Amino acid sequence: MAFQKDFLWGGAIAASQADGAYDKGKKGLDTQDLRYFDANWDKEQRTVNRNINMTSERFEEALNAQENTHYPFRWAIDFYDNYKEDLALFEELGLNVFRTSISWSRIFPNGDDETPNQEGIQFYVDLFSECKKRGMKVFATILHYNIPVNLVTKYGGWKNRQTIDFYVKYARTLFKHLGNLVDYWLPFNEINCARFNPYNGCCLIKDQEEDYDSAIFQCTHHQFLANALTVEAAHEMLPGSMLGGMIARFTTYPATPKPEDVMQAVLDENYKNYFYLDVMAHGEYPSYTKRMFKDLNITIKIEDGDTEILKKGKVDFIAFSYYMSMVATTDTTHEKTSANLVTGNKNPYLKTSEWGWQIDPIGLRITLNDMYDRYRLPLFIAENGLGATDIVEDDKVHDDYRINYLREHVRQMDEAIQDGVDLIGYTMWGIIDIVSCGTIEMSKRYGVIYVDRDEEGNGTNRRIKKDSFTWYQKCINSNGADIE
Ligand code: BGP
Repeated sequence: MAFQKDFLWGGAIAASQADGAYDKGKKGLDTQDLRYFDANWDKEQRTVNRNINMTSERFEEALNAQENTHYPFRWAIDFYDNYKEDLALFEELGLNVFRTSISWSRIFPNGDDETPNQEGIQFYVDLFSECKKRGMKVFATILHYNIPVNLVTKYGGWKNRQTIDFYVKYARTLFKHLGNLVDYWLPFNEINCARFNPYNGCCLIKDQEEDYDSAIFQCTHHQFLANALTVEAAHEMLPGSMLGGMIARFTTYPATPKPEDVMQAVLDENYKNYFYLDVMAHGEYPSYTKRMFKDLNITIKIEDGDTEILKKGKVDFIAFSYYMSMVATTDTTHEKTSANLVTGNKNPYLKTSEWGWQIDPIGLRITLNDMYDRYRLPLFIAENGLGATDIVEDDKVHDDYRINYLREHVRQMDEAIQDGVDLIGYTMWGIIDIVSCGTIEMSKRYGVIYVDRDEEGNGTNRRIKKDSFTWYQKCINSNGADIE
């Protein structure tokens, strides 16, 4: 196998989907703590709920909620209290890098606080020191969707340029206190999420916006500025630090060789994917922006000095999540299927997961070659994995479907490295079962470690190794050679 000897084999989670303890350690309320879920919903209601996500009414209800059962991100899998036990399992697995996100409201409970919450800082010093002690590098996401609620209610969130200043102060505080413990930084998880799930991506609530689409891209512009200023601050405070730009990768093929379909695929690739990386890696808005904003009927305010800020803050590596691929067509009657963050066109050549996501390992090789050719920056697969309903039998989980999925993706990573792609790492998503982000379901499991907790938070919360635990352990210990 072609994996270099110091290839980074890891696992990823996110604070709101794992930590729980939403009001412990002086943590402030964050935007993910407000997302409502009802375990009695059927499959369709769960998808509808994913697409609605947040309304003003739900937001108010959640702020005044007297119970937490319907707010799974408030309890998740209690990683906050169990991290030592979980990191011991990750060490046994052989992980040499661990990706998680930092909760902004654990550091600044209201987001605009004068001084940081020492208890919050100490939690991450302890967590990341434990990672180091157990031989794992730290890949820290600075923002994975959950911003302090106070920044939304008092300032309007990312619509307000002041939020850029609050964010950069937060990032600088992390660099000051955690700079010696973190190896890879990611200012924003899936920055293109703002377009496809605006509440998660930039805390926008549709029923509060006159021009929703322009508001989305205005928030994205402010996030681009925050990203660039954060990269610049890190390079100044932590010389040699590595900061990445990340998207949810929607690899898109034309449905047919019809030129209109091929052109649609080019537009989807640019508008949904490359637009975001072009700004973060090239430090400027790409040449097709004017046409894109016209096509999408977008108007945003760019202020004096903004282009200089973008130029000075280019990222050091490219990160992306890869779960499935998409199909582009001008035929509006084309059959649909579900996907990460969105609903897309069905590819007749691909099988799908239980959640309708189209499984395409070869698409990963295609994506890696495309992106390396375009940016010539090191690539990091920050998320990949299979969401499935796992069954426990005699304290075992026989998840061969997950092993098959992972094996085929590892095989294509090897192919891409042989193609000359500089791929530095891979963090399997949801290395331990956590609450799903899109549908808020605990039953949508990604891990190689099962967590005994149901969709209302009942269960022992015990951790159980699945068959995939042994498979991934062998894969890592053999540096990708033993994957059968
Ligand atoms: C990505 C998010 C993750 C994660 C993943 C899987 O978009 O960055 O937070 O959750 O998707 O999606 P889901 O949990 O909806 O299955």
